[in-house]
Formats: sequence, C-alpha cells, structure tokens
Amino acid sequence: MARLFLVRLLPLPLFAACVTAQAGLSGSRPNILFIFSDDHAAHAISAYGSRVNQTPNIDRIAANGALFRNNFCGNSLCGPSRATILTGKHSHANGFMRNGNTFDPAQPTMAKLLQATGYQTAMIGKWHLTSDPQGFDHWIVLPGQGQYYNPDFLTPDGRKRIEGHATNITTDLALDWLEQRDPDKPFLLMCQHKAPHRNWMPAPEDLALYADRDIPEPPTLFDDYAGRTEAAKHQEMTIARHMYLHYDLVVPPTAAEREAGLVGPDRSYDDMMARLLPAQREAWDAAFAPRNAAFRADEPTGRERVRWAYQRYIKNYLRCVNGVDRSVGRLLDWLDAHPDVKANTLVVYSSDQGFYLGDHGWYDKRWMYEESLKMPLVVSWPGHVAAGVEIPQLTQNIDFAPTFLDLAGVDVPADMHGASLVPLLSGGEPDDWRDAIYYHYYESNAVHMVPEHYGVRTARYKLVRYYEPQWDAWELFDLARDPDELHSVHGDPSYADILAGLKRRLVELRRQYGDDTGTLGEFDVTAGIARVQLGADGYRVWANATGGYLLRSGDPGGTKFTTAMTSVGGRQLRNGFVLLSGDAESRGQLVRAGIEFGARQLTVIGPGGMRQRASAAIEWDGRAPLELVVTVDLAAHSLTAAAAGQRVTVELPAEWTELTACGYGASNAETVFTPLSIE
Ligand code: SGN
Ligand code: CA
Repeated sequence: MARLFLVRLLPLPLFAACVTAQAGLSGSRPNILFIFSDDHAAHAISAYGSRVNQTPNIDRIAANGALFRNNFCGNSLCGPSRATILTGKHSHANGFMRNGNTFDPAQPTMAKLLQATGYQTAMIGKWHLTSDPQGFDHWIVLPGQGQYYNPDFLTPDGRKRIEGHATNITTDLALDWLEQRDPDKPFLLMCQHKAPHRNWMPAPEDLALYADRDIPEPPTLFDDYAGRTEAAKHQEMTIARHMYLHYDLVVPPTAAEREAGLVGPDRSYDDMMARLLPAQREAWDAAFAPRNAAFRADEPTGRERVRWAYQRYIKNYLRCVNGVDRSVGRLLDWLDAHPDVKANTLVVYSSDQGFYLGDHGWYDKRWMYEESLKMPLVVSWPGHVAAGVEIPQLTQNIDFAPTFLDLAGVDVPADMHGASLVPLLSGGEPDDWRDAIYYHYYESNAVHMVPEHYGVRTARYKLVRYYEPQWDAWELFDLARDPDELHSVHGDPSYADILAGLKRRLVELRRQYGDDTGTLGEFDVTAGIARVQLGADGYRVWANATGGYLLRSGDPGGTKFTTAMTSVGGRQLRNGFVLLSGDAESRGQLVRAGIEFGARQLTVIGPGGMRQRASAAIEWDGRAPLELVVTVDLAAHSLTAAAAGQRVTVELPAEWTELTACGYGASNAETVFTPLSIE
C-alpha cells in the first residue's frame, strides 16, 4: 500500500521542487486550465474595475495571480481570435481572417505541439473554426455558434444533444474530464463557453439577477459619431436601431406584430423559444412575463426606448456573464479540492475579444476601439506567479501559444508572431518588450457592417486605417487625453510628428508580421477581399468571404467581357466576375457569372440571388486557365456566360438600362484573373 502511494506521489513533489523559483517557469510543464468565454469585455469584470457587475470568481484568479492591464486581440472576432490563440499567428498567416472561413487543420497549433510532447489535451465547448478540432485527445464542441438551451454538441462519434444550459453543461463536461483524465500526464484543458455571446439567454438560475435595479449607462450611449470618420456612422450595431425586439430583447411578438411580419433575426424567435423544455420555459416566463407586460404598458419611445433596450440587453448579458463566473468558481473549487493538481496548474481566464456594453451606443465588437480591442486576461498559479500583480505591458492573443509552449518546454516555432509571457509572469520587466501591437480586421460587408481596417496601438496612441477604397480614411487617438476615442486628431497639425511615427511603426509591423493583405489595388468598391495583386499574368485576388468582390464603377465601355482564370488555392467555392447595374450603391444588385471550381460548374447568379441561379456542368482539369466570356444584352434583358463549351443565361431586370460597374469576384479562394477584355 505504502509502496503504491510512493509510486503515485513521487513525481509530484519532485515536479513541485523544480518550479518553486519564479524564474524557472519555462519548461516547468504545468497543467494549463484555459477558461475562455465569448464576447466577455474586460469592463464587465470587477477585477478590471467594472461599473456594471461583480465577478467574484474571475476576481479570485486575479487576486491570486496576475491581471494583464493591456491585453489585446489582433482581430476582434470569434473565429479569428481562436485561430490566433491556437497558432500564435495573426489572421493573414493562419488563414482564418473572418468567421465563415475554414481553419486549415494541417497547420501547427499549440494543442498539437503540447500533445506531441506528452500533454493530455481536451477541447470542450465553443470552437467555431468549421473544421474538426485536431491536436486534442478529447473534444466535444458546439456546432458553429451553438445554442444556449439544450445545445447539440459535435464529438468524434457524431452529434448529441445535452439537456441544460450551455454554460453549465460545458463546465460539467470539463469537470468530468478532469476526473477521468490520466493523472500522470500534464494537461491542457480548453473550457470554452458560448456565453455571453448574442443572443443573450441566461440560465434559469441567473434570471432573477438585477431584477430590482438599473445598471449604470455608459457615458457614450448616445454617441453621435462626430469627431471620427464616416465609417463609424455607417455600422449596423446600435442598440437604438439594430437590436431586435423579440430575438435580442426576448419580448414575445404580439398578434399584430406577427400579422405585420417578423423581420431579420426576429423570425427565429419561435425556434429559439421552442428549444426550451417546459420547466425551463416556465422559469423564463416567470422572470420575463411581468417585465414584458410593463414594457408593453409603457411603450417607451425615443431615448427612453433606447434606455429600456440597454437595460434589457445589459442585464441579460451580465446574467450570462454571471453563469460564466459561476463556472470559473466551480473549476477553481475543484482545484481547491485537489491540492496536488492545483499545485501544478496554471489557470487562465480570457475571452475571444471585448464587446460594446452600450459604449458608443453599440453592442458587438469588430472595431479597433478600446472596448472591443481589449481582451481580459488573468492568470494564476499560486507559488509561481506572484499574487495580485498587474502587468502593464502590451500583450496580445498571439502570445498565448508561445506562453503555453514555453511553460511546457517546447521550442516556440520561429514563425509564430507572439512572444512568451513567461518573463512577465515571472515578475520581470524585459526592456525589449514590444512597444506597439498590430491589428487587422477583415469582415466587411457582413453582419454589423464594419469596414476592414488595420492599425497600431502604442501605450498612448492609436492609429487606424480604413483602407477599403469606399472609406479610405484614417483615425488617430490620443488615449491619454481622449480615452473614450471621441475625437480623432488625425488632421491636427500638433500631432504631425506622432502621426508620422505611428505610420512608420505600422509599416514596420506589417513587414515584421509579413502582412501584405489589406492592399486592394485600384478598384473603387471592394467587399470580402483580403488582397489584390497585379502581376504579369493578371490580378491575383484573395477573396476571404463567400461572394467577395471588387469592382471598378462607371460604364465599362462594352458589353462583352472575357477573362481567363486560374485557381491558386483555398476553398474554391465560386470564382468569377461580377457585373453591377442599376443602383451602384446597392449591395443587392450584383450578377455573378463564374465557375464553381470545386463543383466544376459554370454558374450565373442573377441580381435576385440564388433564386435566379443557372448552371451547367463543365469539363475542366482544374489547372489550365479557364476562359469565361460574359455577354450582356440590355435590350433583351439577358446575360449569357460561356465557358468550356457550355453556356447559361439569366434574365436581367427590365429597369437596367446601362452597366454601372464591372470587376472580379470569388468565394473563399485565391484566383488569378487575366485583365478583362471588354468589347
Ligand atoms: C453572429 C451574431 C452577430 C455576431 C457574430 C459574430 N448574430 O452572427 O451579432 O457579430 O455572430 O460573433 S447572432 O444573432 O447569430 O448571435 S462571433 O463572436 O462569433 O465572432
Ligand atoms: Ca466572440
């Protein structure tokens, strides 16, 4: 018996002995408990000074460890942040630039590298990278965004539904895995919550929170976007105008509202409620029915209505946060109950990006403004990381993978962009630490309509460039004087030197990280395009979205268009070129004529979208340039595309009397197009 014990326990004290010195954290091979949530802004964590809520359990991590004061994402969106955490690379280098891309599972990730060096690895909860998780001994993940109530999960053995609330279930699964893991191996456990992502549906036990009080409003709830570029005005993420009464604010539609027709996400209100089991539904209705009745009786309008929507939104968001905080508490309690494991476990809490909590009148994220650029990051490992310290250096999600690898004693691959945080966790103040972080957001022309932009942030300043030709604008903020980023000083001559320095720094960072995306050439309208390069053989176009396009507006000077296209790589959903007619401003008025490389189809999608699709199978070896000829007959209201001996025709709207733009388009692929010949 005694012998058995010895065999079991021996490695642990030995292990502990070699990691007591803080400087010795590198290679100490701790367990890594990575608790990660979705859209949890640092300003909704009390350790970060939240004005709106308390998070006692996340605060426990901070009190027992380190709080990173200036931790940022490199691309404020879910999938991209997750891909960066796995690879230690900015989006352009790991290929996952926007949601809807597919993570290339062949590339190295920290999970794979840890697994290869003897770590036991598990991925539980929200994944959102499309391809199946790799590098994990165990995985069970939500499909896509996942559901809050009674969610389905994907596993290597297929799909299954688990009853309960996603946050609680994810925690249960993580605790189960901790119990049944191999205790002789160090572990990486990624416990990743859906909460507090839209649409904010708290667990039954959190519904009663904040019933009797209002949450303070942010000072910029009624921001008018003066002092910034036009781009900030043109988003679709305001509480006032872009929040849905039924779907987002969970007020059931009246008979009259149903009669008038539900629009947008409100159409899924019934499906969303249908997921709830009777007892869950009862708890839900008990909480909301009286509040909804009061809202209907009041019918607030104007600013009062915005204030009401803010309260409904923020309370449900914070209730979801409370569930996440409870999850953190349960995991910490488990460690407290297993002191031998706790002694060797680094606990990390973070979230994929920040979020607007009514700041600037918004919800959602995406922008390089502080609220969504910041990522919370608190880390504890009692006895190894000093307790209650604040780390002021500029850190980023590119640093997570190098940190975990460094701790595990794995050489950090030279092409990772990040740096290990171990020197900072060890209490050091390295003088060669970075003086600026780089940012690049790509998901333009998508939900919430935030343009592509990149930028640099230093300890005091932030320079942002909205490079799509339809915006072509800069913003410069002095964060010391203007922490809410309300007045760009880009045009202010007294900042000329600062501006010049930041522009240089931006160029250097783009070079350092090898980012040549965000160069879009001479086309004046683009969407969903990461890069356009004009070479000897034509335009090399990297479309990082479904239906990305670039257009030259104005009369193209002919009606017969010829180009040859060569597929370079990616998921070749559809490649082709696009004509725009009628209203050049309208995103709906596109005809896409092209080749679906993967499916070997010649396809035209008319301005009416998929309803107006015509296609024909073609023979093609997938390698030789394929010639496409598109002919428009405005008098006959028709467009014909021809390739590889096939032709297809679609009808054009009768009101189209002239062509107003032409260009190239593609879906999640890189393609070379020869310059359009126009007759
Ligand atoms: C969904 C949300 C959006 C959100 C994106 C990205 N709508 O589309 O509001 O911006 O996800 O979020 S929802 O009605 O489906 O919730 S991310 O965190 O996954 O990047
Ligand atoms: Ca997110």
